[in-house]
Amino acid sequence: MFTKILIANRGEIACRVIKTARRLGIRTVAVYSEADAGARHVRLADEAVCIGPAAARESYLVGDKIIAACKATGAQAVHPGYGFLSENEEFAERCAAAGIVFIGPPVAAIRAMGLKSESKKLMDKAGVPLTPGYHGDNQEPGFLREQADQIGYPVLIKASAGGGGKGMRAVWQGEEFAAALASCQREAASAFGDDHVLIEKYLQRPRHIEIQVFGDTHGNCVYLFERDCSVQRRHQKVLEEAPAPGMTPERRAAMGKAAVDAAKAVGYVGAGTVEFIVNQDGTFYFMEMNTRLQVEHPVTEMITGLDLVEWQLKVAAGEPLPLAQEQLAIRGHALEARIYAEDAAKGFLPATGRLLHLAPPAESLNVRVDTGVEQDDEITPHYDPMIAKLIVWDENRERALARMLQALADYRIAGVTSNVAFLARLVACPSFARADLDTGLIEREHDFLFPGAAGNEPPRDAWLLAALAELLRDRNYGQAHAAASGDPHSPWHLRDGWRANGAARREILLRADCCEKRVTAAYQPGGNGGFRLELDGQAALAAGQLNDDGNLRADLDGRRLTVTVVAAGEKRHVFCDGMSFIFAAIDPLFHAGEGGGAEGGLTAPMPGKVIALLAEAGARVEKGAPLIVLEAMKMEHTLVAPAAGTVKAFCYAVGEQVADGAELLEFEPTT
Ligand code: MV4
Repeated sequence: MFTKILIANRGEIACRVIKTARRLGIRTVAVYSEADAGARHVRLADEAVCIGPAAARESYLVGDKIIAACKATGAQAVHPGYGFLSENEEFAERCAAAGIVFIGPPVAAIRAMGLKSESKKLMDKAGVPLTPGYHGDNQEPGFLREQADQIGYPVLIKASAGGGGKGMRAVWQGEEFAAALASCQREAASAFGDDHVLIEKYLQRPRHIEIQVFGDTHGNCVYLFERDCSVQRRHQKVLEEAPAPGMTPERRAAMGKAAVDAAKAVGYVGAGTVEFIVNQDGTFYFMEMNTRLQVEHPVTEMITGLDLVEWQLKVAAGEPLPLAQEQLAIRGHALEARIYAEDAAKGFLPATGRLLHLAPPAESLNVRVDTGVEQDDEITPHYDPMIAKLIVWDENRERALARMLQALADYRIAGVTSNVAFLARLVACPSFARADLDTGLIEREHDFLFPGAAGNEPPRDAWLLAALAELLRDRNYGQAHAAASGDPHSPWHLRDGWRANGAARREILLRADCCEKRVTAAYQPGGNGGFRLELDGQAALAAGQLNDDGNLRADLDGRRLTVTVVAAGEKRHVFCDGMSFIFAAIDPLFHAGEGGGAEGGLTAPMPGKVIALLAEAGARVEKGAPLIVLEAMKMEHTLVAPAAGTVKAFCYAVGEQVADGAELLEFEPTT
């Protein structure tokens, strides 16, 4: 077995491989780009080598740099993960030439499976079922039309050099065929430089079911059952599960045999996946073979109890497969959700930013989180915006679904837009819940999955909890400030809203996607330090404790709630009742004076400390000019001139505390 391996990847897969290597007592070398200098996989590895700038084409995709890092550190083998160089036959060859073991299949297998038409011929020869159609070299239009007529409409014209759904055209009747063929050939020529096409029977409502295979260097090859990956968006997998719902033992054995025959046909060694397109009646046809460890391999690990990376390392070191086919069995059901930094409501636009709050669900025998990031890490535009893979297991699909919903509800992310809420809707949607699966599920369930802003209106509790958290955060800040000051018992530090003329009231303005609401808060002197909140004309008594992690133990009208409210800039993320809601806390300071007339002064709508005066007394200023900076609730708030005018005088000096409502400066608007 190796004593040291290099992981030629980043993110969650790099961390995942390091975890297994460490468990096996194998030392690990990470490679990282300059943008990943502080990345989790670098911290987890025993050694790390910088391989260049952020751009993958100058770092993670440069085989020479990977090989040089192996030589420099004495790594005996390289694990390519997935993506990057994992299916690059030239890199595999260069590793072999350098005496470095490439943890993956032989080069010939990568090459054979990389060419779609070649792979189909190999599969056909191995007796693997192919989609009914014509895959030959005769491209004469009249001949192809005859083939289509024989196959029966609808048919699918596919560019032979295409892939991932590119260069496919459905034809529903013979009269349309010639024009569709010409268009497909033109597109294929321009997109792939090859206008060769194949014609297939068009499978409507297909499923994507793939078989995990494993071969060793001793002629053994087994299948580790199937994964259903039908829930995709634009050919990107979103949810995966194992075993496939509705799979019969007979069908499983037939698909497993076909996959093993396919692997043996190319002398496969290592982890591989044979993908099938499957009709609703269960008939299946070869689609393609992937010569790498798949992103979704954890669901197979969860139902078999195996570690596929351990198998990869052992096989690459020349050891036989740890188990024979008859020793493999399925137990329970597993689901995987890919957690991404993307905005589902905006066409899944990738999101970037800092993970100001990142609290995954607690891991257990039922919940696994494979991630490459930690709180305060940056999601950058350089790489795939995956935050994590969330994998759950339970005894059956129904219980696994419940696990997934709970785990998604417990996955708290603030600072970067994520798809967690979308994933929760997807798992809960009727089609998925009853396993009515096909590759068009997301489109079919569009209205349920994308309810729009109106459908997203936060419930009353969420508004009240957000407001309560604002008040408690401010109170905590005042108490911390008092404790740190020279005069901790000064009444000026109190944030209980005391007023000579009766308890103060505060307005908290919150804005959600759908709408904006004002919560009026009246401090309840004495008692439990609670508040009387009013929202939409309805009152509620609220009290609670908010800790620095955003955990809020609240009492709303006698109901005890434990939720999380995280402040990230102006955003307030409320995680409650298995859902998350985002508000913007509109800072009255910033908009002070923007309301009615601007005459007179500017008052502090909340307690704070003056930390900067940005104009001279007597100066003439334009509307919007910054005048004074207050520090309140751990944040800086800049007051701006509500109109063009003259700053007559400031009422406080830098460093002085100001109470809620205090006159901050005299301002004379230009008439
Ligand atoms: C098909 C098909 C229906 N009928 N072939 C999409 C990309 C490549 N993986 C093959 N694909 C398809 N081939 C026939 N004869 C539907 C698809 C397809 C698809 C297949 C698997 C997973 C997701 C998909 C999404 C759209 C279309």
